[in-house]
Amino acid sequence: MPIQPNRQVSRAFAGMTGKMARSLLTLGLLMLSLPATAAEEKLLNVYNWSDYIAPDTIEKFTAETGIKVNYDVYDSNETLAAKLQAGQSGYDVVFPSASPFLAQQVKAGLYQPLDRTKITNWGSLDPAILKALQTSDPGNAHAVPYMIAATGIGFNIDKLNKLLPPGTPRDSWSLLFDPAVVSKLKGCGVSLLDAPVEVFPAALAYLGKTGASQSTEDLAAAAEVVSKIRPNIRYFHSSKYINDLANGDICLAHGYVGDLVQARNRAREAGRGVDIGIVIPKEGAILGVDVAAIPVDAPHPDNAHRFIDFLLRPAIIAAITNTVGYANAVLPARPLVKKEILADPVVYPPEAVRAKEFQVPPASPDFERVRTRAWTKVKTGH
Ligand code: N2P
Repeated sequence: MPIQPNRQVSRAFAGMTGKMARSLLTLGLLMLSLPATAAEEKLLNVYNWSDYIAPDTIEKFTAETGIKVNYDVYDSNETLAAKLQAGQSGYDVVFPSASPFLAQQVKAGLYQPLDRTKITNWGSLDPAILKALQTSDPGNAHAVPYMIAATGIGFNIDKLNKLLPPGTPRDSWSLLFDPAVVSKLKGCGVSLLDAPVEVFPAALAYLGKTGASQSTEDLAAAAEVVSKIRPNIRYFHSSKYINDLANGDICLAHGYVGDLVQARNRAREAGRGVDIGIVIPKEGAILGVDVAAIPVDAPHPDNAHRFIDFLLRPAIIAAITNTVGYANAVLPARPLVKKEILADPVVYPPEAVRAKEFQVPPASPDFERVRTRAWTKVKTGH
């Protein structure tokens, strides 16, 4: 039977008045005269945390897609937040922490919804993690989980053995926040993360209070704890401690556990006898879930989707986990993660530890103002 494609079309036109048909024709001609959506230039601007990718991830992506990547790094959520709030950052993919940062940024309309048809590996993501992320990103509309770790403490095992009285617990925030303990480590070097959203909740956990608390009295109590140990702190910084701990230049660091794992690895590779211990304190610690998201004004959103989908491939994300010591949320990547990393209780903590981990919720503007003031005061000492 011959196919007569035009018959239905002419039937559809048959019921129209001449005027309707003419407008339809004009519309068609107009659409034809518009340029087809130009393919994106082969460029992608990525803004990620430092020490947060495998050495060959970008190279592999460019080899496969021909998309050249400009790769910049930061070491604090506040730095990323400031860039996004200013707008026109030029970045296509960024990696905020889910809570409180992603939550605030989604509310402020700083991200574009993801086109799931372009994220073919979405189905591999751990449903439990996606569900938890919904508190920050309702419906998982804007973000894909990337790397996950607690914030804890790293230390130089030998130096602590030498300097602390026998029996001093290693699995507690008291290492950092008990003046009687941390003062003994002042000489060998102690660092704190340069992040109020990390330091005050840790101090609250030390006090046995709710780390996620947003009460100003609790904040004052936390600030007092930090002020008391302030004279023992060599510096506040959120990435320098990796090498310093590995080289023996400091002996105690408040840090992101994956970064501490990297410090431990670097110390081993250097072979100078520095041995790093890592703990997620027993009183409870922040669980950081960092995500990949596309800013609303990203110049290359298609390339951004391709990059995010690429990151979710089991072999790619497993190589990242194997390099940086952070857990990922891609279930089929598990068998590709090194055995010793999967079995490392600070990277994939047992249920009892996980049960005590918490996230810091978004704060009211008032609370944020008070927290910023308290932070400046503890850092500068006045
Ligand atoms: C990467 C640090 C990211 C930790 N080096 C924030 N959760």
